[in-house]
Amino acid sequence: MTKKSASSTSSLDAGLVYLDGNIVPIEEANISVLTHALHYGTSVFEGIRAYETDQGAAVFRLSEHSQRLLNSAKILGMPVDLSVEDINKAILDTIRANKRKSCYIRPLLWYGSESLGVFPGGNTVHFMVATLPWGVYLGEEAVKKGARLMTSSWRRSPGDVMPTKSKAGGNYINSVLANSEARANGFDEALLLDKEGFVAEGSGENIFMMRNDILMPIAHSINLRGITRDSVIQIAKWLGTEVEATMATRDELYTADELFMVGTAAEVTPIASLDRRDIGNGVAGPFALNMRKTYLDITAGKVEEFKHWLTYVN
Ligand code: PPE
Repeated sequence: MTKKSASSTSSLDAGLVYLDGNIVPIEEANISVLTHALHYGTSVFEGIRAYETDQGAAVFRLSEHSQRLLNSAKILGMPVDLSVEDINKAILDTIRANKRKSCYIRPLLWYGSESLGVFPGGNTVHFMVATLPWGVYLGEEAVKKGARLMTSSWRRSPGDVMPTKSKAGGNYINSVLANSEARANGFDEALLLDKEGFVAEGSGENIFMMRNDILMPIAHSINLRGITRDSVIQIAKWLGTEVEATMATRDELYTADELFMVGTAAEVTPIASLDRRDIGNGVAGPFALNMRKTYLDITAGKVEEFKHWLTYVN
């Protein structure tokens, strides 16, 4: 028997969270152990960041994330009675309630606890938003020196096995397995291939390759439509870089001039090696480092051209 109840053991500094229309202390935001989503992974989520700017906290590409949350639910056939504006408001209210200067934002929609069995139809859909202090995803070291990746023995699910375009909780078992395998083997992150051996994405990031000064976003129809990926492509074009999306096999990645990965949590993280082969000189590459700096300047509201990507909290 454990002495503490499961709900009192969280060490995450969530403060106040939004739950079904109310903002309450995290300790009071408790749900049933018979929650459908806990048993079958029937939830959809987003990962969003708010950054500190000289006009207070600002959320990066808020409406795009809220829209993707609704799209994820639609793919599952989950009925959601919320608009993009409703979701935006809940997120902004939660940041304000916690007086966050910057944070990682985790909205979640999930099936509740009225009925068990795989058919989810009898369950109410719930909505929560948590804001968390969350620094550099893969650690400062990985950013400075470049992350060390391994090709996972777990393959990305085909689109007719799992709905890979939906950020559904259940999908992330694949990411958990791949990332855990990589860490157990001393690597920072996993690279996942599809069943045919084409590069898909990281456990929670999209991949970019630099070759002969051309930026090559790795393309695959089973990948999540990454908002950071789209941002990086737009920034690169603005910087005057030629961009050419491509599918790739793992051996093409080995001989790239540079590799890096992008995502809301990972931001822009250079890759130093893949499967113990140095990428380029085996250090964080200059394009990736410059892109990381530009991306962080943009998220901090320092670049006029991209200020429309920010929603100021106050
Ligand atoms: N692919 C996957 C599978 C993925 O989960 C993410 C985000 C991305 C690509 C990048 O998408 P975007 O954030 O829109 O650029 N991964 C989220 C979850 C990370 C986690 O550990 O949880 C994130 O970065 O918030």
